[in-house]
Amino acid sequence: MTAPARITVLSGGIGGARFLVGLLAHLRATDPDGRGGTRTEVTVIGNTGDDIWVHGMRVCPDLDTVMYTLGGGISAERGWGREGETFTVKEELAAYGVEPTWFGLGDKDLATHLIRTQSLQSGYTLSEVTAALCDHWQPGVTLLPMSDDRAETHVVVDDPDQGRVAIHFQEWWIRHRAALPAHAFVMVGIEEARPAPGVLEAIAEADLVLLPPSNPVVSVGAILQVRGIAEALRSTPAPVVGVSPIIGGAPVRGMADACLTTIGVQTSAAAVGLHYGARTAGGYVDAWLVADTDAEALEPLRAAGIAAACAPLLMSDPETTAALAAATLALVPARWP
Ligand code: FO1
Repeated sequence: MTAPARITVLSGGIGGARFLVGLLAHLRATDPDGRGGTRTEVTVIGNTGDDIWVHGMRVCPDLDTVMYTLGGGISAERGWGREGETFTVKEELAAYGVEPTWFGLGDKDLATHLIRTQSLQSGYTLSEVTAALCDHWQPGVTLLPMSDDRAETHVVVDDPDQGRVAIHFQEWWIRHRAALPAHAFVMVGIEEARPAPGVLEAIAEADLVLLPPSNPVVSVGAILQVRGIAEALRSTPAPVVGVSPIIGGAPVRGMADACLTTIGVQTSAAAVGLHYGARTAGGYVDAWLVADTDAEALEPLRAAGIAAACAPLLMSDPETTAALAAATLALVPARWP
């Protein structure tokens, strides 16, 4: 089976970026372009619900994580920010007592935030800025923000002093490690937010759409809240295949379990697949890949009209991640000549 010509991936967080490493490695091995790349065109629709104004700069964590991870600049240890990073400016700001001291502002990362902020303030769109930054990083994919408009995930929590308040997702995620019970997630600005240029087309014209093991609530879930994107996913002629972010009842990394609890979804491979739902029943996926240890998920998924299979899901290195990508593509009914 030759590879699909165009793959679109809805990605957020570190899991999504790591999956993309394996996908590109697999495509370069099985569908090479003779120049070290692949003939398959991969478009990534990146979550921007995590974006935040910090110290006067616009930070786009999920876009930067894809850009750095695929561009070779990511901190392998953290999964976010830059390799070989220092935090001198962060320490100096803290010495001044300037908040947020909890945000990990890296000195190398600062260059990206400064360029993005100046460009936005000059009137460029987030899409234009992202394309310019990617021109430097050469991630090997087309990276599109889900929207050029502000649509930020905020978390409704009970503050001991202030009562029920909404805090930015980053504060909940970083400062509170998602340990503060979240009553709800609200996306500030989502009503006005429109899909960025090319986003709906990337879904409608894909040969395959992939949902990587990103957080189904605040990453993929956020992307699906942007006007028109959920409908585009439900109606694209391309098959939609997802990979469970939950293995053995726990998230592989991050705190997706806290997010799933908030929306009343059980933390299991089956529950997340069923949460997305079968496209034949008005949902978002045609197929769902679960870990070898979650074989009990296969029956309920299939009963719901979702093709399901087991595969090793741990992305411990590019080779195992490429094998995961191969298993994901193998779930797709052979549709290409
Ligand atoms: N994650 C942390 O756990 N601690 C941090 O201090 C932190 C800083 C940070 C700075 C820039 C950036 O692009 C990402 C950063 N992240 C940090 C990760 C980020 O909070 C999450 O990866 C995503 O927002 C969730 O997918």
